[in-house]
Amino acid sequence: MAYKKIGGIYSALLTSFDKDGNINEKGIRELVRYNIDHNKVDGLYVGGSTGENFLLSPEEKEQIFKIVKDEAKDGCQLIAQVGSLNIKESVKLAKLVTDLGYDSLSAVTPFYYKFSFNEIKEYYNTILKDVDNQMVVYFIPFLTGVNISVDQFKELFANEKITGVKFTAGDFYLLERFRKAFPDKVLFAGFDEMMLPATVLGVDGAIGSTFNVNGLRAREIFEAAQKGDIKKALEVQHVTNDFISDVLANGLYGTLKICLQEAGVDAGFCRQPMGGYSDEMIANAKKIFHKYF
Ligand code: MN9
Repeated sequence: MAYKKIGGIYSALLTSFDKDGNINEKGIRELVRYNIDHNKVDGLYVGGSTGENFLLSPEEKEQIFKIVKDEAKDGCQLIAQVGSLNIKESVKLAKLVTDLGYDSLSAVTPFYYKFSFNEIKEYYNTILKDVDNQMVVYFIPFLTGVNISVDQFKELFANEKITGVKFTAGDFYLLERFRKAFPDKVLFAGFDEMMLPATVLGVDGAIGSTFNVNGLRAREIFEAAQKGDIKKALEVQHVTNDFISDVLANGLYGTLKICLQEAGVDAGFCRQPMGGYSDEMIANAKKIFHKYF
């Protein structure tokens, strides 16, 4: 089974909601366009943490996957995160996005309950059983509490449809061990603020929330580091991390959305339990945007 080669700079796509937390289709289309036309991303990671995916109903997830594909067409690679504690939903979404033409699936490791590794492995096998598509494991231990060792990744890769990992962790020893053990697997860096060291260790791409706003600098870091121009890459990473630390201090997804509104994109609001925007938060976000862009 040969699947499309994926990699490069991916925005973890935000979801635009209206003030009442309803999906804003026009806003989602504008987010897709801005990422393709302005940020020049290689791909979009749809339905991840950044998309507030775990706050959505299955029908809403389906709606977003359709809107994004309809807007992006073949303008960039598309990965759909279909992981959920409701495995029936994951199986159904995996089929849907494969039929829509998504280049890859991804699924977060099942969280909340303390699942055994065997249960986690069977979760991936079940999602993939009746679908002809590749899978990027979404590894994000700081939110899920799930760690996976190199030996366990090897067991997951016994399923040939599992072709890669989105590695959202700061454990560079594990990242290096992973790279050495699986040179042919697709490895995406998941922490934007640690993109330079991850690139030096040989990732094939990066998937980030902040790239929705800062995608051009992300590419500069990635390309400079790949060429071995570490001085240049570090310069850009420094500016990028000043931006990211300002964004994190003001509320991650909301600040990114307000920044995008300043750029003319209808990025809307977050959905509860994510908070609304205070006047102070809006003022800070606007300041952040004009400081860095
Ligand atoms: O997809 C993102 N993770 C989360 C990866 O949002 C949980 C990252 O892009 C971070 O948002 C970013 C800021 O810490 O690195």
